[in-house]
Amino acid sequence: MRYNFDEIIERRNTNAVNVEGFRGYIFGEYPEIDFPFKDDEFVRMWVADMEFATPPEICQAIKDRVDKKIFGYTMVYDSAYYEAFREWCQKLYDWSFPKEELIFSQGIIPALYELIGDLVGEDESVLITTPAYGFFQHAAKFNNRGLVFSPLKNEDGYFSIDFDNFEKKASDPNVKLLLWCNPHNPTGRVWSEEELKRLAEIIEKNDLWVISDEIHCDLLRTGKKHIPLGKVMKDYKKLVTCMAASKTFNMAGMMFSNIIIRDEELRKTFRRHDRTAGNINPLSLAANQAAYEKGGEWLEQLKFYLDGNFEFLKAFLRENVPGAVFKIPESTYLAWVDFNQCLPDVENLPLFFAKEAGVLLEGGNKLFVDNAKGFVRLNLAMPRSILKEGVGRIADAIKNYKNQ
Ligand code: LCS
Repeated sequence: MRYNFDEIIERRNTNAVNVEGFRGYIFGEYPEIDFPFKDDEFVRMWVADMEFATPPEICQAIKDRVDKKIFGYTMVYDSAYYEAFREWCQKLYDWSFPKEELIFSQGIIPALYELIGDLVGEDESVLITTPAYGFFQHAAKFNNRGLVFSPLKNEDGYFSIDFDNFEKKASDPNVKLLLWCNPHNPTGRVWSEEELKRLAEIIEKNDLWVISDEIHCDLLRTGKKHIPLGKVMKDYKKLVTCMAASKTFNMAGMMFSNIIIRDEELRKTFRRHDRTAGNINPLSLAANQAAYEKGGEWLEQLKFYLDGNFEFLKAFLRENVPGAVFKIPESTYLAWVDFNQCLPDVENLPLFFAKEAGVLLEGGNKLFVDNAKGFVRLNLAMPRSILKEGVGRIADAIKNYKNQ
């Protein structure tokens, strides 16, 4: 079957954060701000969900579950979901894990909020690399825990770990937990085996807990391979792996994610603190199982389409936005673009592009914690026709600014 990624889907009147929620998230400090565009005139390249339809196989599984007519309290008792997810991990990553390690959460973010509180003491800190997904910082702040940054190195738009700096930060006696992102949001790096082995040595040497957030791991450029940290650190007990079908198949609103906890004591604590008491949404369960059982072909076609969107962006920027620094990322549908040379004096890039281009995007240190000045993140998971309109407007806004 060929899936249609060019279809433009109406999202108004679905309470979509992507459509309705930008004022609060991107422009939180002044949500009442007026723009020279109506809300539905914006090209939306911000929050990490996609403009593509969730695969029909998943929609069908939800409908089939609806046909069973009762949606009472639901927990996972059989092993069908585990088998589907385990096989997916085995096939894609040559990695798996025992059933008892798998715990469900309504999201990876809620799990991070919980785990940081469980693992890090009141005077202790969490280590992250920067730039970082904003909720990594929010999760530490929510728990009133310290946060230590290790900035990634940037060589001409390609990011890597600054191991000297990282090792220094990891050996800070206050640091108890590394919150690791693989593949990395926002840079799209897929960490190599060599990098992960070196990282693993530092984690072990400092006896750190590590949460490896691998939510973006299915969304690779064609030919790239993801290596779960759990595969490199085969026997390390202080490791938690987070994965989900939510990003891969555009169903973050179903609120279902996999938290794989090796340490038995931590599993007990996590369960004891679980405010949902282990209940899950029956429609989400059906959707997620179908994703892992039936989503493989759709994902291959999605990857091909995204590869094309990234090639388009690269060529477009080269021709139309001199000074923009951009490398096609190894994963994710997010482009991390350096506009420092194009717009050196613009403090608030999301505000600039919303006002001057009618494009909603994220960028800078406010949204990506640190080491993000002058960068914007463009979400490319959309029909190419909308992408062309969006980047065309971005290029025009930069030209107009320079000609002022
Ligand atoms: N972890 C990472 C690294 C993410 O990028 C996201 C979503 C999540 C966790 C969220 O997990 P959930 O709670 O939905 O299971 N990233 C988003 C982003 O960059 N913008 O919007 C969402």
